[in-house]
This record gives sequence, C-alpha cells and structure tokens, in this order.
Amino acid sequence: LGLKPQPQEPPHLPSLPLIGSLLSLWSPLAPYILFKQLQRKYGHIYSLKMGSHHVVVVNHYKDAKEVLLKKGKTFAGRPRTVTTDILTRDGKDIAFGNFSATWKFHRKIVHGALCMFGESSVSIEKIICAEAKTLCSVLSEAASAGHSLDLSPELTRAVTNVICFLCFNSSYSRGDPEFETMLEYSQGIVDPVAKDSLVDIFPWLQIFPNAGLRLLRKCGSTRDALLQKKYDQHKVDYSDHVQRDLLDALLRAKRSAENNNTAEIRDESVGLSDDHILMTVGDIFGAGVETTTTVLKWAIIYLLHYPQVQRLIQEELDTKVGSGRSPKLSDRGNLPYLEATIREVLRIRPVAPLLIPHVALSDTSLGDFAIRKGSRVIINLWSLHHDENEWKNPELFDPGRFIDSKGTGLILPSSSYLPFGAGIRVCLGEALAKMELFLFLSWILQHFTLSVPPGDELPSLEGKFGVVLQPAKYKVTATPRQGGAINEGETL
Ligand code: HEM
Ligand code: PLO
Repeated sequence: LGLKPQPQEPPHLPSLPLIGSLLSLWSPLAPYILFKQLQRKYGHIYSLKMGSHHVVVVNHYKDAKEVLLKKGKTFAGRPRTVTTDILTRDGKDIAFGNFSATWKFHRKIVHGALCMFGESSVSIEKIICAEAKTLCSVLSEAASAGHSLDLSPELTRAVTNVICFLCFNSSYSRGDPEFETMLEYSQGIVDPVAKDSLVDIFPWLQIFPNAGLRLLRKCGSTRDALLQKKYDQHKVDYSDHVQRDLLDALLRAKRSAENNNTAEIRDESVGLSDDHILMTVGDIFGAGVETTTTVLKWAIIYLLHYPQVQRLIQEELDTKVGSGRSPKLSDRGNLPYLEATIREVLRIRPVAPLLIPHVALSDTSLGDFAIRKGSRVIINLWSLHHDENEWKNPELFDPGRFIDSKGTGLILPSSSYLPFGAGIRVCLGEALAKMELFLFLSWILQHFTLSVPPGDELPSLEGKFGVVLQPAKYKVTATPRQGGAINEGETL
C-alpha cells in the first residue's frame, strides 16, 4: 500500500534460446517497416532478443524524445558490433564509439573545425558553389550531346569534393584514379555494415568464410590506406600557425596535448592516438559523402515523379533569384518551397531510418517501462515520419505540408520529425548537409529541367536498407532551361 508499482519491462516478442527473436524478424520486409507493423500487436515500445542482446524498439516521437533529449546522456551509449569494430578499429570514432571523454573531445574538435569554415575566407559556401558549377557543366555537356546520364557518380564527386576540402584541403577532378578507388570501396563498406546483424547474432559466423566481412575488411583497408596517406602528408606540412582543415585541427590538438608533457600516456588518455584521429576523419569523410549524396538522389527521384513540384521550385527560383545570377545561401529564406521539398524528402525517405543504435548506460525507464542497463535502443525514425496520427497521408510526397496556409512561410506541422536525430548524439553535419542540399538543388533546377529518359520507367521509390537507405540506380535527361546558361565570368 502506498508503494509505487515497479515499472514493467516492455512487451517482448516471442524468443527462443540462442537465436532470440530472429524467427519473428525473418521477414521479407525491411526491418524499419516490420518494426512499424509490429506496433499493432505489441504497442509503441517493445523489446526483442537479437542473439544474446536485449533490444528495445521505440516507434513514437514522445518516447524517442525521452531517449534522445530528456534522458539523452543515459541513452548516449553505442553497441559494439563485429562490423563497426572492423571499420572503426574497435569504436575509435565518433558515430560508432561509445560515450566517453574521448568521444566528447573529438565531437568538440570536429564541431569547432566546421564552425571555423563558416567564417573563413574560403567559406563553405564558395566551395559548394564551385562544385555546383562543375556539376552543372557536366549536365550541360550531356544535354548538348543528347545523352541521358546516371547522376550518381557526378553527385558523389561534387559532395566528396566539399568534404575533401573540409577534411584534407584537397579535391578530385574527373577521372582521378584515387576517386574511382573511393567510389569502389564505399559500396563495399555501406553494404556489409548494414548486414552486420547476422554476424552480430552469431559471432561464430566470423570464423567461417563470410563474403560480406571479407569485402568489408578489404574495402576498409583500402579506405585506411587512403586516410593514412592524407594523414602522413599533413604531418609533413603541418604548421602551428595555419589551420587548413579538419585534419590540421586534430593534429593541433594532438601537438598541444603532447606539449603538455608526458607525451604518449596523455595522448592515449584523451584519445588522440593516430588511430583515433584517422577514425574521426574517416567518419566525417564517410558521413559527409554517403548521406548528402543519398538525399540528393532521392530528391531527384521525387522531382521525376512529381514534375509539378519541380515546376513550382523553378517558378520560385525565377521570381526570387532570376536567371542573371546564381543562387546563394542568403536566398534560402526566400525560397520556402525548395526548403519544404528538402524537408519532405528527409521525412519520406530518412537517410538513417533506424538512426544508429543507442545503448542504455544505466538502469532507467522509458515511458512506463523499465529499461535495463546495456539494452540497445533502436529509434524507428520511419515510424515517426510515417505516423498516420501525425501526418496526413504519410505515404504521399507533398512539400506543401511544410508551407503555411498563406503559402509563403515554412512550418513544422508535427513534432514527429527528427531527420538528424536530437540531443547529445545529434548529427554533426546537419548545417553542412542543409547548405549542400540547398545549393546543389537550386543550381541544378535554375539551369535544367530533369526528366525520365524516353522509354525508361520512373525510378523505384523503394529504398535498399543499409547503413543508409539508398535508392536504386536510375538515369535522367537534363534539358537546359531558357536563359539558364551558366555565366562563365560570374564571381561567386
Ligand atoms: C549522426 C542524419 C549528414 C556526421 C547522424 C544520425 C542521423 C544523421 C540520423 C544519428 C543520430 C543518432 O544516432 O541519434 C544525417 C542526415 C544527413 C547527415 C539526414 C544529410 C542530410 C551528415 C554529414 C556529416 C555527418 C554531412 C559530416 C560532416 C555525422 C556524425 C554522426 C552523425 C559524425 C555521429 C554523431 C554521434 O554519434 O555522436 N546523422 N546526417 N552527418 N552524423 Fe549525420
Ligand atoms: C559510410 C561508408 C564509409 O566508408 C564509412 C562511414 C563512416 C561514417 C558513417 C557512414 C559510413 C554511413 C552513414 C553514417 C556515418 C556516421 C553517421 C551516418 C552511419 C559507414 C548516419 C546516417 O548516421
């Protein structure tokens, strides 16, 4: 009497010894769709076993915000998995590294380096616009030759060059063999990292020949060699007086830790070993390329499916920017329909539909349920972004839902929207990604109308679930717009 009832654990999916709840998850549906459906039977929060791991799945935004914001620190852990351990030398990076002083320190350095670029003379805006211009001239060439083209490698190169400038103060031109190598290894990492769940459930699978893991190891070491090369070059040219890029910022932090005596011990304790530095730039480089490129590909797919949306963006560009100059970041506030389209793409096809798994660092609670220390918590962003009670017709692509009734201002019609996550694990690249999406799309649409090549079908809207949700390959025809010629003499 008078005692508070002990909170119960969340409803549990049926599970068997050893394989856990694998049978109920053995489904042709992608996990984020299955997890959304399982709510009907088990409620918004339920738990399951993946091998020996206790996993809690969260499908409602109120609970998601409790995990990410209200109890952000309690849920700031990351699980160790076989694949991410291979990729990140046992979690010596930011995204897959567990909550620690080292993790905090690296986030701070990256954040500082990204902010510095906002202010410097070679501003991020200039870098992005230069890449947008090159991208548009490639489209122009294809258009005059009457070719349709797969935009993927061109978009990847544009986005890669932006992050390459920020990380390494360098860039790739077309046909650069190092860039081709990068394109190849990336896919060999994105695919197996997603398929990690099986090896993770049956760790002994590693002992047997495993094609995915072999590919991951091979592509991982190609990536590491590339990162190492950049690192070695930077060590040679480093100067305390100039900070060219993120790698310089990390080197500077390392030097100053070393100068504060007891070199190596201190080095290890704050986590500024060569491994840590390499893994941090590896993260930013990898995240910088894969996420933004994927969103651009989805955006273009939706523009092909909804030519009226494309037309509305172009009308907005024509009235607010015109054809005499190129779009700039300062136009962002004047182009609400483009901004709304970007928001809608991020809603309907979230880059990370299950975010990255979180881990409870101590015994805690979530809603009315008890959560044990060490539980993995999966936030199903797909459920948040497709919640019928929060979004009218969630399957429908409609940028208009982010525009107010007057048709001029941006709104957020629901709180069930977290494309970049939230709280202390929130995406580090949100501002950068938004600048790139805005500038690349506005430059392309100012100059071209995109359509499906004659005889081709509309590209599929179905995503391939991986560590990022990727669309299938497709081609486009770019038709130059009237008065949309690229102004060669223009200064940015
Ligand atoms: C983490 C989304 C672009 C760097 C995340 C997370 C999401 C996300 C959902 C996981 C949050 C969580 O686990 O709670 C996106 C989207 C992007 C994007 C939608 C593009 C539109 C970028 C870019 C960078 C970046 C360009 C690099 C500059 C990171 C890093 C983390 C992260 C380092 C890990 C943070 C941590 O675990 O502490 N992002 N991201 N992201 N993102 Fe992004
Ligand atoms: C992409 C392939 C790279 O070779 C390595 C890499 C590093 C960071 C990862 C990124 C990959 C995929 C997208 C991730 C990012 C960290 C944050 C981002 C997971 C695996 C997202 C969307 O959460």
